[in-house]
Amino acid sequence: MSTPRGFVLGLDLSTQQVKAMVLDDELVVLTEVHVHFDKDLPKFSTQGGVHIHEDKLTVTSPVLMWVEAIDLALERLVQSGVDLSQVAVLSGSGQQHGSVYWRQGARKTLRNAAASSPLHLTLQGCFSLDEVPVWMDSSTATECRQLEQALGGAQSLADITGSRAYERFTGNQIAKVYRTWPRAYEDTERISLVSSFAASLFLGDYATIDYSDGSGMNLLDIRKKCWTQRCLDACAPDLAEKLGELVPSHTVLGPVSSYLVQRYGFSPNCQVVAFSGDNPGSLAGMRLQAGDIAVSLGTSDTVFLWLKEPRPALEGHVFCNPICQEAYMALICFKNASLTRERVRDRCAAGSWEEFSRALRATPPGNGGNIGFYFDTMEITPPAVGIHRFNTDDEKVEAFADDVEVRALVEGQFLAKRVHAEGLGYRTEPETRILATGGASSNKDILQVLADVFNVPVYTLDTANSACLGAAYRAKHGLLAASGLSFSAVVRTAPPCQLATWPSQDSAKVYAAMLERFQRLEQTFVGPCRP
Ligand code: XUL
Repeated sequence: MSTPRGFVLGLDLSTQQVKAMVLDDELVVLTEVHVHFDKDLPKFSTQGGVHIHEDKLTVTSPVLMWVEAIDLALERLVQSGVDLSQVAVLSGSGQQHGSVYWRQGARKTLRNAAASSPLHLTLQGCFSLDEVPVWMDSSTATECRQLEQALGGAQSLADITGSRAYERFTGNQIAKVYRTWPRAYEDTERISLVSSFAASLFLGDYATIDYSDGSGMNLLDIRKKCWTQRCLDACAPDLAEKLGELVPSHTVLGPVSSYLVQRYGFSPNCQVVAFSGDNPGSLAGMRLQAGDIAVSLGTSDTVFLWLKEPRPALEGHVFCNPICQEAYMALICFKNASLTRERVRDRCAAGSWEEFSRALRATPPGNGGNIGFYFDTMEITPPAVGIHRFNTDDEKVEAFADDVEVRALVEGQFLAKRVHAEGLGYRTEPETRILATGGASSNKDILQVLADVFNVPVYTLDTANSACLGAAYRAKHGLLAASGLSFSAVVRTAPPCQLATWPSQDSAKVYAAMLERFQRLEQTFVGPCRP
């Protein structure tokens, strides 16, 4: 089989920066550049890449800042000495849920963009909103309620679109734009996600939304892979037309624009593969496989699941899988994560991770029947707050001994991940691996508890760049998918993850019994879900 060869370009348009990486044909990183919105483009006066409005709920970014940042990233790639004419294919990841509103006539301007002038000048009059909503926006509670009502309730909406209504999800954002600025909405010929918007800049034409990022809109039927007319109608008029078609995430959209060829020396044969969301991008960057689960342990903890069958619930999100068309992925966020681990470390382990680890080693799996739930702030999964400790007779207690407290926290956090992952359809399979990432994944004793609670081996990998790498991997997959190659076959040359630990003997039995108790105890203090 002849394989198209050449460099691969991956881009990540995140909240705070644009990152671009060029990889060689074996998927080894050759060069990496960043453009930080606040630092490199101070004229837009963003903080963390966004503007937080007076109501504290509305959060936007200037769309022209993104255009300028992408140009700057490409300039920096050229300055780094990389020969962009060698790039055979490119793709990207974008922060999920944000939306861009192209004004009537913008397509023509985009198609005809001349290389003599930077794109942000050419596109100046092309957007019906200069400031666009991003994923941090939570100003659409009214629209969420309306959408859930129109679809017959939160679970019915989740059954179709993979998630109940969330403020940041794009359908609700579009509904707010229509309600607040009907003229601007009417004057819009195309609505892009951040991902398909960035792809449009590379393509020199409107890029289609891919199934995976499209799943973060509360509009797409994740099984049928098409827009749900009832959802579109509940959000705004003529929406199908403004959103355009949907495509599988590995779709080759076409060659790069003549703007890119002339301004940066790209080959006219360089292909653009559909861009997707940053979380789908990370799943690709981590090279998750069927049965795997990825656990990112950071400021917030995030769990990614590879699902064969979608089982949407009132918590978490189910998206179409970006690297396997028949599969799905789930995303679950836990807000009380490393800050809570640090608080308990400071109080019960003299502020030392070594002491924290010693406490874990000094206490047995199952913690002698003691179970704790630690929510310093209102948790997302489950919606609950406060510290809840139970002894072996399921009686509420006020305190644990220091070592018991440390284990109760770590076990509680991992039991919650397993319980809520199972709620979304996760089942341990013989080949299941946990891929652990984030700050706390460097602590072997924490990882041992993770392996024991799930009863599967834990691997680690460096994923600071997972969304960007994932974009590059997906790009190459897009180029080769037509010849029948699977994603995992395409990325086999990329650096592998490292085995960190195996589950210890007998822990499976201990935690199987504990899971059932954990779930029951959680129900005793969880408040009702959002109205
Ligand atoms: C996912 C979400 C965030 C953004 C961050 O639902 O809102 O993870 O994608 O860029």
